[in-house]
Amino acid sequence: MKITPLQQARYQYSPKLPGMLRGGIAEICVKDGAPTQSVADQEKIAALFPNTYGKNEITFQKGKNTSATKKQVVGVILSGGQAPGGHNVICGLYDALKATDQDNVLYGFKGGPSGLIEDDYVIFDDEYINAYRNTGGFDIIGSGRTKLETEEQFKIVEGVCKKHGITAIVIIGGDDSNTNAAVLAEYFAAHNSGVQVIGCPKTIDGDLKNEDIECSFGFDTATKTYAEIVGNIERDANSAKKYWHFVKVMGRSASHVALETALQTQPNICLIGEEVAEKKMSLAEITDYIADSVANRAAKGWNFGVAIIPEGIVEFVPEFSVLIAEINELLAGAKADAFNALATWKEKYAFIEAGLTPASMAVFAQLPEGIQQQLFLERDPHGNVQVSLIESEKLFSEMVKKNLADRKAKGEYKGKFSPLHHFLGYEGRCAFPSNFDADYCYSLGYNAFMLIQYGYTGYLSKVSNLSSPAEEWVAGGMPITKMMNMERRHGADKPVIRKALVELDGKPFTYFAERRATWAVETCYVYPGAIQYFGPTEVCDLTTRTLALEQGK
Ligand code: FBP
Repeated sequence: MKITPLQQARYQYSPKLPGMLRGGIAEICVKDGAPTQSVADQEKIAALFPNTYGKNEITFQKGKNTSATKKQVVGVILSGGQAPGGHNVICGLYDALKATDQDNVLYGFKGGPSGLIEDDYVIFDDEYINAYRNTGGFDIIGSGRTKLETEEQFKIVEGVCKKHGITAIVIIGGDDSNTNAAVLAEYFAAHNSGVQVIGCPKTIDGDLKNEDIECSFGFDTATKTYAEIVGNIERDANSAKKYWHFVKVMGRSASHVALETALQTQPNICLIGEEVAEKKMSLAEITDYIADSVANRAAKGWNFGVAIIPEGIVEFVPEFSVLIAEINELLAGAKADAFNALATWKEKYAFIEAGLTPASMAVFAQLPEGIQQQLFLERDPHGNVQVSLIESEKLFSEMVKKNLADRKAKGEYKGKFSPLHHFLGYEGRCAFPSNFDADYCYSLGYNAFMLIQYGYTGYLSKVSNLSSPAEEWVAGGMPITKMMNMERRHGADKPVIRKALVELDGKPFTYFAERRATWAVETCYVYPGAIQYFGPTEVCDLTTRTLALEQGK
């Protein structure tokens, strides 16, 4: 692999630890906090986690290290979608483990949770680790989306741990993976396996956060990368003055990425899925809202603009969700064969018209033909519509185009509308981590080892006070069960970490909502530029606007 000058320079970067973790392993001790309770459904969660429920929150502080001397053999996995900084979690974990005892061993299981089941691993050494310091990506060991959740899998993992003498597993993942980490920790505790489990909060989507976890890692770098690109697009739009750009950004279940990108760039439009659901907005209402901005700007002579669309938007539109459910039903089982046997789209359309309720048919009829066909052609192995593949940026731009044509016919609009489309997702997931993510991730990993060393299990590595300088960050651990509630998943009640959606009464959304009417008509673009790794701290150590607003900064 060719090493670029930037990568070479990033190898030399020393990630900043919270003050309490600085100064050497010998000087880190535990401050016990209060016992915890789950955020809801306490009795049910306590009953499901008899061995790991209700434990104390802890923080680390400076003082004599009192942890037991024991050889540690730790296994680590990366789980789910890539997020910048994952390599540094492993580097921090490795450094703390080796600083404690050179004989300690770190296994990296390859390809996500499946690596643990298939016993596919590498053993890290300095040379291996040094090639990945402060770099983006998950290619150090790869990742995967296999879920580690059944008793049968747990038994296999127990066997793998026994074989290698593994004393602890670190799971770096999102809300689902950390939910499973808690279940695995309980399984090991119940079976006296002597294996601890620690989680680390990862996802660019930003939806693993709560009163304990201020943000998941990767969100900072990914949103800065998207904001750089959106800012560049805005500047191009404002220079050429001839295109409307529809930019879809990742984030399937929550709109934090879209909101943060908008806070950094002040586009004309940014849809927030949670608001669409709360207000039960229809496709027509959303279209009208965007078309108003296009028309109002056109009246000022500005036939250009930028609209940000969150990836998961259509799933938040109530009438669209009903339509999807009806289509899934319409094509269930053998009915799909009858549909597929029809030769022309016209015949298929008639089949659809006969099968949908009038209300859903009215929604379907509004959609551009390309999207209509996509709903029927691209389905998952269970025959269900693949909502994530719907090109919502094109859906809305085409609906806006039709809406504007109607306005033009009535003499209400005289502008030109030339839309362009972009999808920003994979571009941000493996970027070189910002200084914030490099520091945060390294701290999460380092801290995860301290939790292992002090014997904790079923805990999430927690680093907080993140909008302050790293010196003032607070490191510790929180029982994962504290973040859990019962939710209905696949027809059964399950204990899960609650997914964090955009709060409509939260400060980031409120800030946006108070300004967006102006942004929709005026040109208030902000151009954040590329992430800076070297230079003044006010340029290089910026946190996200979301974090700053949430913490009153
Ligand atoms: P995680 O929740 O696993 O962190 O992944 C989030 C995400 O980046 C979403 O924003 C996106 O919808 C999805 O992954 C894409 O997944 P894939 O890499 O499987 O295409």
